[in-house]
Amino acid sequence: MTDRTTTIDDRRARSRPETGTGDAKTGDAEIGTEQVSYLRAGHTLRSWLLTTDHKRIAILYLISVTIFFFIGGAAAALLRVDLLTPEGDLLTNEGYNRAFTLHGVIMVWFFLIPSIPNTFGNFLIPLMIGARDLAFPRLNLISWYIYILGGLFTVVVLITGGVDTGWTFYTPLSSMFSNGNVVLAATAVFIVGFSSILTGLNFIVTVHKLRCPGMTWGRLPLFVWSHYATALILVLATPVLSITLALIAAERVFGLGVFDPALGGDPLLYQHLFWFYSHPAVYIMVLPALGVVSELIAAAARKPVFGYRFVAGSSIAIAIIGFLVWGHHMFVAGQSMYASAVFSFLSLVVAVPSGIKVYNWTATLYKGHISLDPPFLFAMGFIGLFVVGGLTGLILAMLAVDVHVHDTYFVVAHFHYIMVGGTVSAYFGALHFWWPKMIGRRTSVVWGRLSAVLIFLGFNLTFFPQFILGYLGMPRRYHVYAPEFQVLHVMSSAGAGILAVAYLLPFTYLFYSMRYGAPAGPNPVGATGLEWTVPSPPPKHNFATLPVVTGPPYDYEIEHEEAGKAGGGRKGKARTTRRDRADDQGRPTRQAKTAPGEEWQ
Ligand code: HEM
Ligand SMILES: [Cu+2]
Repeated sequence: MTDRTTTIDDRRARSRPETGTGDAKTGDAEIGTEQVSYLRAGHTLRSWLLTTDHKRIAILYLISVTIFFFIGGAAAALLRVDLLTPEGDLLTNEGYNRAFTLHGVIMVWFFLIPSIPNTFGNFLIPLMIGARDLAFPRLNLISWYIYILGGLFTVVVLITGGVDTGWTFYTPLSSMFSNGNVVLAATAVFIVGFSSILTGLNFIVTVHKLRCPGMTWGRLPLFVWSHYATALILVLATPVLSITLALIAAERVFGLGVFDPALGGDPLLYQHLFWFYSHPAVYIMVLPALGVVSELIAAAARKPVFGYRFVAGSSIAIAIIGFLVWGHHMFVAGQSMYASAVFSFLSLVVAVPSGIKVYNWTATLYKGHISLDPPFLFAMGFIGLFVVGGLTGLILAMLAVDVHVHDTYFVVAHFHYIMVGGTVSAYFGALHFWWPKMIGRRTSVVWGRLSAVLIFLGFNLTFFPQFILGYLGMPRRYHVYAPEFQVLHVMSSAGAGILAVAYLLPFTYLFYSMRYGAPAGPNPVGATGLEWTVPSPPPKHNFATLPVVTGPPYDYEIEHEEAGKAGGGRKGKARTTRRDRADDQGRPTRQAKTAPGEEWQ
């Protein structure tokens, strides 16, 4: 709602008759007709709980994952308060174990894995590829109910005393010695796995079958590419986890000898099976975030993404190579030295496609018309934190170093930098970027900027000290520690306090905007992409007539040229790119490929 946003909008309005955003044309049928938005198509609870509209299901997920984010966050708050003193005064030993287990289980399976795909993926994939819904709308709704069922099991675990094995459920603790609710917790994760599998299946079929005319694979938004790669992992890896957890339950209940050496089993087998899923699963958590950031960066720089094919291909490369590195979690677990050496090497290889993305984003920003809107600030926060997380991953992947820091706070800091600094920042970036599309209202830019900065600062204060703690030898999952670690722990807890406030903040002003925000209009951010060609909030069936795509994705040059002609542009400094100049010399432009009549823009 700032002046600047209005300026962009005005500029777009002026440039509209000649250009539009350059991607597609929607049919004439909807021009002038006021279609009912998906939010207004039915007001009863029933119309929400039995909906098969991907956009409504996305909202159901948005509400549910937010609830679990706060339950998981409450557990984290307990841990951080307890860690303020070296004696761990707040919780008992057992209570501490249960708190970090629930924190991990809830955050990983009930927040991080579904967060971006099931909310933004669900909402945006059909809109971005020009489809009316996902391929299997009912299956989509069933996935949400399965998620809720799994969630209810987790809540029962919570109420009946919890589990103490850690989110990794390592045997023989989980299968023989734990006196927590292992079977119930494993069942919860088993159930929620089916939600992942069905959603992944739905995305794969949708991207293959429902792309509108002209939406070739080479024109798919990078958000869709990354979700496609994620869906492959969801479908291929999740069943392995489900079977493994079922085996733990079978061993606990029936005394089946799979992991227990006394019964002829092998505890290391468990770790292989678990990490065969869980390393790819870390990419389930981060790939959708990478897709979000590609969109935010292109929109912020108002340029096509540099090296589109490489950014798209790197998502697929990550999905494939991610399956070959699981042994880096087992360097000190008794795995053969030769296997460890190979896993160490392959882990270094998997960093290459992630690096490609970061370099290409940087190149995209180079000479871009950058705006400091909240989504861009979140994207920048993401890149910084993701790089720290990724580079410390390389440190951990080096066999000799990992022997020193394995199972210390260094590892805790590493994965929080990626999963919280990375994925959660991207989630909030997506929330700010697509909120006007989802709700139809704008939200405060000032508050958005403030929370982006606070999240970044709070995050670093919370987790950077943990790298130092880990390097100095503070073991992971301990709550009674040597007094010399206290200062760093107190810093971390203080950071967590800031982070908690920063995470709560957006929920207040976003909620406020639902009622008081200015109407967004179809394309308040001036971005390209089919989702910005429909009204905000979109009508129930997205497109009255299916769009036809005629140009490449991220066709922002038109924007530059128009801005240049209008003498305006971001901060009044529109630049002309080399390509635009070429256009002036009369060569065919991308604009020429754009069909006229985008009335929604
Ligand atoms: C890209 C997203 C990534 C995520 C979400 C992620 C997440 C995680 C998680 C959750 C753990 C701890 C597992 C546990 O014991 O509970 C972990 C550990 C580890 N990560 Fe990452 N990671 C990522 C990237 C990387 C990269 C790029 C590398 C190396 C190339 C890497 C190497 C490692 C290693 C070697 C460990 C095991 C450390 C140990 O336990 O001693 N990670 N990561
Ligand atoms: Cu891993």
